[in-house]
Amino acid sequence: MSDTITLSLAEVRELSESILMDNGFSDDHAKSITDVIAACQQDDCHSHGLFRLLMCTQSMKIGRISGSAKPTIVDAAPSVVKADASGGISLLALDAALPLLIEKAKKNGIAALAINHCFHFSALWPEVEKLSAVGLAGLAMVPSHAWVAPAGGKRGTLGTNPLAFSWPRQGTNPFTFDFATSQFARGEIELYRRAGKPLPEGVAIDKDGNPTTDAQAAMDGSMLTFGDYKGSALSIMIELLAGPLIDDLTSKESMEAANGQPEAPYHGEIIIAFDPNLLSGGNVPANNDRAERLFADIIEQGARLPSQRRYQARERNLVRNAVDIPKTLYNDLLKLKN
Ligand code: NDP
Ligand code: PYC
Repeated sequence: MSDTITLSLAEVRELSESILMDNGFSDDHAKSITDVIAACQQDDCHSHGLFRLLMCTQSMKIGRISGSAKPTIVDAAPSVVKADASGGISLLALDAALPLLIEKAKKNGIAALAINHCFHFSALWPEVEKLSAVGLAGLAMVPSHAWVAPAGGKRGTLGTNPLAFSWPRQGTNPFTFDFATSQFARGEIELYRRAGKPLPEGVAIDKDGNPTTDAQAAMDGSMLTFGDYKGSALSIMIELLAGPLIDDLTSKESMEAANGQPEAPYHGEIIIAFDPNLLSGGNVPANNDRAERLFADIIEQGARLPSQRRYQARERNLVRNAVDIPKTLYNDLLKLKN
């Protein structure tokens, strides 16, 4: 018997929106959260698809998150937009602030959006792809909770701190990458734990600082950064740019604010948009050709571009108008409905 269940793409949306609204999210929050959850599920990004509804509803039960927060958007400077999520999930604030970020980037060549006071649970690629969809290059980063030991350290100080980038391409999907600066995203470790599978070596240490492949011991101990001191330095940069730079919390401060409760991290986010037209002096077509030569040289060697797996999954799932999720997850999700 199969241990997965098949849902149509419409059923994914319906399930997500109804669970969010049953658990205290207003319809506008439920819609903006569902946009991202459904996009992740459609692209087989399981760690940040429907699975993340468990984190959203759990956080709501703890009581600090606002399900009806109205974001406020401030035109702070010619190239700076500030969005205050007012204690809600980040995504509605992002949706509200994006048009002004795009306008400023196209006018000034570069613009930054700082989202403050948000609970954050989501993948970043849908955010940077909103910029590449309108011809801009985009970079986004966030801290999370202090689950990750710095290179050479033994206790959680850094977040899983994802970094995402998207570059627009003519007539094809953008060049996008989006990864945690830890070896594994926390969500991925949670999926290993739920499936009772051992982690690969080198992903985490237990609470005594010894290497472990046990997902629960990893969650009780510390995760490791990717690429040793290089990933560690990138992760510290993300702490700074999406924390003190924008007057918001680091991963350690976010964890302290949660006070031991299993809620989504609470902090800020920075998104930077670059306009190829202004930055290249209007020489976009020739420079796009040069970027395409770079991609072709990579692909011709048999290497793959990041997001290729995701785009292939999207194509497959759109054709069948369906996705597969574990039955155990589906049953846990049904328990969240009124
Ligand atoms: P993955 O390791 O699954 O993938 C990282 C990136 O590398 C993807 O763009 C992926 O493309 C690409 N990639 C993977 N394998 C190859 C390869 N062989 N050659 C070229 N490119 C490759 O991501 P993570 O597990 O680190 O992160 C998963 C998600 O978790 C991200 O979306 C991230 O935003 C989210 N996250 C969110 C956090 C938060 O606080 N909100 C915290 C941490 C993570 P492809 O998808 O096509 O495989
Ligand atoms: O998977 O590391 C993660 C994560 C943290 C917050 C949301 N996702």
